[in-house]
Amino acid sequence: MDLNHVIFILAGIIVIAFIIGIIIRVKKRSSELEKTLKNEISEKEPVSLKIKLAKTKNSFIGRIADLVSQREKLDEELLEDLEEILIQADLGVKTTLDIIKKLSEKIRNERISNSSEIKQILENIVRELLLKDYSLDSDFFHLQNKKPFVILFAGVNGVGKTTTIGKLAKRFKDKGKSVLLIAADTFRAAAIEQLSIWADRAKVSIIKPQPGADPASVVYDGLISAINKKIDVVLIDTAGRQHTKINLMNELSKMSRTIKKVVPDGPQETLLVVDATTGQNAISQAEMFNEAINLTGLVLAKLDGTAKGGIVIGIKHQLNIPVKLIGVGESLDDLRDFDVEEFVKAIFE
Ligand SMILES: Nc1nc2c(ncn2[C@@H]2O[C@H](COP(=O)(O)OP(=O)(O)O)[C@@H](O)[C@H]2O)c(=O)[nH]1
Ligand SMILES: [Mg+2]
Repeated sequence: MDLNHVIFILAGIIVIAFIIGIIIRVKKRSSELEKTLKNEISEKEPVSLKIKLAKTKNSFIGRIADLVSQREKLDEELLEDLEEILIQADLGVKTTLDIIKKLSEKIRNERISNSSEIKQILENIVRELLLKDYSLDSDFFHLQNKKPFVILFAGVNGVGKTTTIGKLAKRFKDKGKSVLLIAADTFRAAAIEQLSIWADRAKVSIIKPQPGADPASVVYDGLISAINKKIDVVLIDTAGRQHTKINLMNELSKMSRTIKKVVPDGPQETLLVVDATTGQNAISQAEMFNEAINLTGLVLAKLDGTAKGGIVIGIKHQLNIPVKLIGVGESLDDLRDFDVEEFVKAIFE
C-alpha cells in the first residue's frame, strides 16, 4: 500500500465521519423541535376556571376582601355586612343564614377577633357544604356498560340546553363513543337546525324530525334507531318550557315514560339545564322539574359571564340534586365537570 492509498483511505474516513456528524446533529435538532412543539401544544390548555369565574370572584370574595381590609374588628356589624354580600352574590337567603350561623359559632368557640380570618373560615365552610354527598366521578362518562345510555335534557327557554348537548356530544365522541342526538324540540324548525349544526361540529349523528312532530313519537323512533345501530349514547334535546306550565310539564313526563318503553332503565340521566345568570329562580325551576321528571343532576350553564356564580352554593345547599356539569362559554370545549375543589379554589384564591 503506497502513501497515496493511505491518504485516500484516511480522507474517506474523515468524509464519512463528517457525514455521520451532520446526520446526528440534524436528528438532535428535529427531536428538540418536536419537544418544543409538544410543549406548545400542551401549553394550549383550556382557560382556567379562575378566569372563567372572574366576575363571581370579584363580586363575592373581592367584596369580602375589601370589607376585611377596611375593618379589622370582627363584630356583629361586620357579620351583617358579610351577610349582605352573600345574599347579593346569589347564595340565597337560607344558605346565607346557615353559613353566617356556622361562621358565628366558629368565631365564638375559637374566640376569633380579627376580621382577616373570615375569608379562610368561609372557604372551609363553603367547601364542606359543597363536598357533602359529592363525588367528582362524573359517573355517566363510564356509561355503566348500558347501551344505549340515554340522557334527557330539560329546562326553560334559552338556558343553554342545545349548546350543552353539542358540547357533551363532543366529549363523548372524544372518548370514542358513538353518539346520536334526537331533536325532540320539534316546536320550531330553527331549533332542529340549531341542534343539527352542533351535530356537525361534534361530528355525531342526529335524528331530525319534521317540525311540529309529536316529541314523544320522535323520541320513540329515535331510540329504536339507536338500538338498531348499537349507539352508545343518546342525547335528547327538548323544547324549552316554563316550569309553571302544567301541560308542558306533562308532555315532558310523557317523553320520560316513552323512553322507558324502549330502554327500560332509561333515561339513565335526566339533566336540568339552568342558566346561572338567572340566580335564585334556578332553584324553583329545579324543584318543579324534579317533581315532573325526577332529575338526576343539574347543568349550570353560562357561569362564565355572570357575577351570580354563588348560585352553585345555594343550589347545592337547598336542593338535594347534584350539579354535574358547568357551562363556561359558547364553544365546543366549554363544558366541564363540576369539581368542588377547583370551584372553591377559583373563587377563593
Ligand atoms: N356564555 C355562555 N353562553 C352560553 C352557555 N351555554 C349556552 N350559551 C348561550 O346561550 C344561548 C342559548 O343557548 P341554547 O343552547 O340555544 O339554549 P336552549 O334554548 O336552552 O336550547 C346561546 O346564545 C348560547 O350560545 C355558556 O355556558 N356560556
Ligand atoms: Mg334549544
